[in-house]
Amino acid sequence: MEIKVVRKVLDVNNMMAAQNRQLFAEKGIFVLNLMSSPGSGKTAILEKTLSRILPEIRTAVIVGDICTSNDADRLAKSGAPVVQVNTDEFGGDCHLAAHVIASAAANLNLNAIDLLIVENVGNLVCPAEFDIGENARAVVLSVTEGEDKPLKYPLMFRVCHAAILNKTDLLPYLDYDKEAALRNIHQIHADMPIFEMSAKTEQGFEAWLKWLGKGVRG
Ligand SMILES: Nc1nc2c(ncn2[C@@H]2O[C@H](COP(=O)(O)OP(=O)(O)O)[C@@H](O)[C@H]2O)c(=O)[nH]1
Ligand SMILES: [Mg+2]
Repeated sequence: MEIKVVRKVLDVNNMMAAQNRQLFAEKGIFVLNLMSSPGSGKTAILEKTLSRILPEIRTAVIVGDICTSNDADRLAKSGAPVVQVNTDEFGGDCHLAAHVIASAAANLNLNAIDLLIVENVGNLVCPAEFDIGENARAVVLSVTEGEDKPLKYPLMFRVCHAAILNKTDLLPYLDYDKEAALRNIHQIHADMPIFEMSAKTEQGFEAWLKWLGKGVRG
């Protein structure tokens, strides 16, 4: 019974996601779904990414959190249009669902953007299950989270097209086995590109921006 209900929720979501995908395609917008556990650096990465790609790549951001507009306030400083979604209003969901993205996107001028980045709710589990109509998914894992997380949360690493290993500036201060982390990601998803970078120092950003730019150009 419970499984049927869950399946129905996901079926409805998939239908809405297909509608989103069609709308974004018609508008020529590349949509990236950025996911991670709380605090791994999604907003910090986006702050630095926006400062580098604007105004050449016309970018908008939809940010999901359960509460607060902290991230939208941080990202709006870039000058990009930012829509904050608080899932509190949708029952405190731990992920962004496709219909939520549709409502948020209605607040954006879709004719004036090439790239829409969705910073999903901080969570390594639920967001992996909800298609939002994106073209690509990326997961951020930071070096303070432990090497084993790809093995513990495999679905997220399976469904993503790229991984970012963030906070590499902290490596000298940690007993972190970076090679094991990279190996664990590739054990779940062989060949997935992994960008080792630091949102603090911007080290390693070039490869990430190149991947993103390639997606936007199609
Ligand atoms: N040292 C270091 N700190 C970082 C880096 N990226 C993010 N942080 C810090 O990690 C904390 C959480 O970052 P935030 O962007 O809010 O993560 P989010 O919850 O995934 O959006 C903040 O205090 C950031 O300043 C990084 O590359 N290096
Ligand atoms: Mg954030």
